Amino acid sequence: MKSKILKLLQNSEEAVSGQMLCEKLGVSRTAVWKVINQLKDEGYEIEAAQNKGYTIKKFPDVLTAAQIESQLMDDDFQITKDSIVKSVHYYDEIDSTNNEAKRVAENEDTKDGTLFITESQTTGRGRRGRNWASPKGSGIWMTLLLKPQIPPASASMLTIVSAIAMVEAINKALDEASENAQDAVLDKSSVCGIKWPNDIVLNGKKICGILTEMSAEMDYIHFVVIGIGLNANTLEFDESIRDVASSILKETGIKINRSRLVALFSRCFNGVFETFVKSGDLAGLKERYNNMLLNRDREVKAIYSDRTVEGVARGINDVGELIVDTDEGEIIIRAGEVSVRGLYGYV
Ligand code: BT5
Repeated sequence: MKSKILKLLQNSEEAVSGQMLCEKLGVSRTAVWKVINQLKDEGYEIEAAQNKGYTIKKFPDVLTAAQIESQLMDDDFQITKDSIVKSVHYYDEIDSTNNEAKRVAENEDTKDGTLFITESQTTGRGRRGRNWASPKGSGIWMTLLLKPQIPPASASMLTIVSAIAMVEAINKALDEASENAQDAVLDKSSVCGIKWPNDIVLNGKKICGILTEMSAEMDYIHFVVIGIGLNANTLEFDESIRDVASSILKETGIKINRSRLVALFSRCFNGVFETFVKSGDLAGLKERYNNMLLNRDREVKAIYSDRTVEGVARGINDVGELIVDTDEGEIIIRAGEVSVRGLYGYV
C-alpha cells in the first residue's frame, strides 16, 4: 500500500485528499494516516493541509521497495511491462545482495525480476573473491535475480547486457538532471563508457562494477544473479582504491537521485535484454556495446597467468569476447581468463 500511496502523491501536482486515497485503495483513513506517518519517519516531507489533503514537499534519497516500485507502476498500480524489475526487496544493511539473492532463491519460490537492494553491504564482493567497498547512503548496491531460458553457457553475456543498460541509464539520469538544473552543471566532456568486460568508467575512473553468478545444471539455468555496484554520490574512497575509483557526483558535480536511476536502469535493461533474448547472443548489441567501449582501437595489454600480449582492442564479437589485433594476428580474449589493461591510465 505504501508504494501505491507514493505513486498517487508523486503523480499529483495538487494536494491529494485522504478521502480520495481511501477510496482508490479501499482502505480506512487510519490505514492511510499510518502510512503517511511511516513515510514522514523515512524522511519524506509531507504537508497535510486541512480540507485539501497531502502534498509531498521533499523526497528523501532512499532506495526502499515502495520508493522504487512506485516509479515502475502504471495508474492501476501494476509494474509496467517495460520494466525488468517486478518487485523489490530492500535492506538497511546486508552482507552482500548477491549472497542474499542466492539464499532467497534457493529457499523460496522467487520470481524472475526480483531486485535485492541495500543501503550498505558489510562484505560486498567483486569477482574472484575481491572486495567491493559499499559504504552507507551514497551508492547503489543491488542484485537482479533472473530466470532466463537461455543455455548456461550464455549467462556470462548478461554482464555485457547489464553494462550497456547501466551506461544508458546513467546517461539518461545525467541528461534529466542537467535539464532540471537551473545552472546547467553537467560538463559534457565527462565520458561514461565501459572497460571490457564489466567496469563502467567515468573520466578514466571506475564508478561501477558488475558481478554475474548463476545456479545451473549442465543444460538448465535455475537462476542468475546480476550484482551491480554503482558509486552514485560517494565522495570519500578508501586509500586502497582512491586512484582507480570515483563516483558520478565526484566526476560531474551532479547528485544522483538513486531510486530514479534504478527505475531508469530497470527500463533500459528490459529493452537491451529483449534484443539479447531474440538472437540468444550479442549480435544485435555488439555495435552498441563497442560504441561504449573505451579501449576500442586503443593499445591494450592482455595479462595471462604466464604471459602478456599487447595489441589493439577492436571490440567484442557475438558472444562478448574481446577481439585484439596483435603482431601475430587477431586473438580472442575470454572474460575471466585474463586481465586487460590499457597502456594509458586505468582504462
Ligand atoms: C567488480 O569486481 O567490479 C564487481 C563488483 C560488483 C559489486 C556488486 S554490489 C552488489 C552486488 N553484491 C556484491 O557483493 N557484489 C555485487 P572486480 O572487477 O573484481 O573489481 C573489484 C576491484 O574494484 C577491487 O579489487 C578494487 O580494486 C576495486 N573496487 C572495490 N570497491 C570499489 C568501488 N566501490 N568502486 C570502484 N572500485 C572498487
